[in-house]
Order: sequence, then structure tokens, then C-alpha cells
Amino acid sequence: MSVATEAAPRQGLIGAESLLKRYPGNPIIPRNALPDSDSILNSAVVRFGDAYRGMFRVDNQNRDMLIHPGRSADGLHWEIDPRPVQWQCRDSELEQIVYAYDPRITPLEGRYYITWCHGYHGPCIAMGVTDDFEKFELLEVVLPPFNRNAVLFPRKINGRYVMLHRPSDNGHTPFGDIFLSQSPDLIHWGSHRFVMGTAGGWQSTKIGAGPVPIETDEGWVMIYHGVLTSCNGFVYSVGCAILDLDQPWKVLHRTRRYILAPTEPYEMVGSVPNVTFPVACIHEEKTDELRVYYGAADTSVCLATTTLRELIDFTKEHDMLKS
Ligand code: BMA
Repeated sequence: MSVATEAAPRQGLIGAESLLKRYPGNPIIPRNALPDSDSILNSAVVRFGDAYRGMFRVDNQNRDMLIHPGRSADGLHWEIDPRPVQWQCRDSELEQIVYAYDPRITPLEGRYYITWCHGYHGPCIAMGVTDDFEKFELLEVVLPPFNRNAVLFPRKINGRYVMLHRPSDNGHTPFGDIFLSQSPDLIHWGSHRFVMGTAGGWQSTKIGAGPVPIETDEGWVMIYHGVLTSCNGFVYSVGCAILDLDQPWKVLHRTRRYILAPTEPYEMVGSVPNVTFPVACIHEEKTDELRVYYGAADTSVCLATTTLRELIDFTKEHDMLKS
């Protein structure tokens, strides 16, 4: 089904309008969707047969950050499990979950791989896998502290698995560039490459990968978040870059202008003000509609749409790499 707003065909953006159009029913998941939730935010969704599944970041009223599975028939109305995901751990050393947040889900070779920021002597990257969103296996801590915002590409590239991530520090990191690592087996990661760093304006403090990159004839479309530091703290906006298909650490195009920024009350007011944090997208091949799921103000889950064509055209039109 299409969730597009009734926008007229785009003929250049006017005034404060951004490329991504917000779903009028935002937020689609309010902070109190579970009896014990303080906030439900920065969550991943994926198509699953005729329906949808998701992994939701729930910060409970103890302010623990944990991941809960969820299901939906239409991608808009979600039933979230009140219990956090129960991982089966390959290594009992990893059984105790200190915290887990900001999951991404990548469909890969018929399975669903989940990456997230994992508390293990500091924030690092863990990876798990599921076939059915009923049983979940925690595979490994794949990148050591300090790291956040990891997402796998949906296929091997040149015979190797590829993952974007963002090395960081132990706090509210005041820096951050996007790196890429490669692996023969999803567990051991190396051949690290720099993808891109901070730039001006809305992306001047740090940047981090968002949803699973989308493969197109023109390259991998990578939606990401960019952060600026204002006199009142961080402001999280959304941008887009297009990466080379065979060497995805090479950036072909990158938006100078954001495609979404916190301008609505539910994005400007909440647990952390001024945050739009993209985590997942669903591409509807028939209509070309692209639905982007994002966390708003570290409080709720929201939705915005465009088409993949418009996103690529916008990224090329507002390309900061163009001389
Ligand atoms: C980051 C993470 C995100 C969050 C963002 C803004 O460090 O905690 O989950 O959305 O800060 O608070």
C-alpha cells in the first residue's frame, strides 16, 4: 500500500519544505506504546512476506535501552513485544545484555541480520540473526568499543560482506566519520576504508549511516544522519549520498542540503530535542515510493516518504562534490 501524502508533483522545493514528506499520522509509534516504555525510537523495520517485522529501540521507565521485536500488517500499525528480544548466545560470555540500541536489519542471503550498538565495556557493534523473528541468535561482538551506527550491505561486494559504521567515544561523541569494513564470514572484519567525513552546516559535527544502502544502477543510495552543534546542543538532520557500486567507500554524490531536519513539534520537543534519526526504509518497487522510518526527538518513531527517483535526482542536483 502507498502512504504517500497528496503532494503535487515536485517542481523545485519551496521555502522550508524538505525533500522527505512527513506522514500526516506521525508519530506512527508514540512513546507510550508499551506499558513500561519511556520512549520508542530509532527502530528498524523490514518487509517480511506480505507483512512487516521490526526491531524496536525501547527505553523503559528504568531508562534501560533494549531492543524489542515487533510485527505489522501494513508498516504503519505496529504490535511491539513488551519483552525485550531473548538472544540465544553462541558464547555465554555475551549473555548479559547491558544495553542495546539503534538496531538496523539487513535482509541478506535469505536471513535477517541485525546490527546494533551494544554495551560491552563501552558502546560497540554486535550482530545477530533471525529467520523468523521468533528465534534470535546473537552471533558476536563484531567491532570493539567505541563504535555506533553499523549497518550491513544487503549482498556481498567483490566476494566480501561489507558494513558501514562510525567509530566514536564513550560519551555523546563530538566527532564522527563513516567508515566501512569487509569480512569473509560476517564475524571477522578488516580491510577498513574511510567513506566520508563531516562537512559544513547541518553535518559539521558528526555523521553516521542510517538505513541499509539501496542498490541502484547509479550506485548505492545511502541515507545518513548529520549533526551540528548549536548553543543548545546537537541537532540531528538527514542527508543522502550515492556510493560506488563496486568500491562503496568511494562517494559519487552527497547532498549539501539536508533532506529532512527537525522542524515539527514532535521532532523538536522530547527526550532529546531536535533529532530526526533515520534508521530504515522500505522501497515499493511498483510505485517507486520510498518510506523512511526515523526516530523523532529520541521519543517516537515517525515516517516520511519520497520516491527513490526524486531522492537520486535531489542528491545529484544538490551535490556538494560538484565543482
Ligand atoms: C546518539 C544515540 C542515538 C540518539 C542520538 C541523539 O548518540 O544515542 O540513539 O538518537 O544520540 O540523542
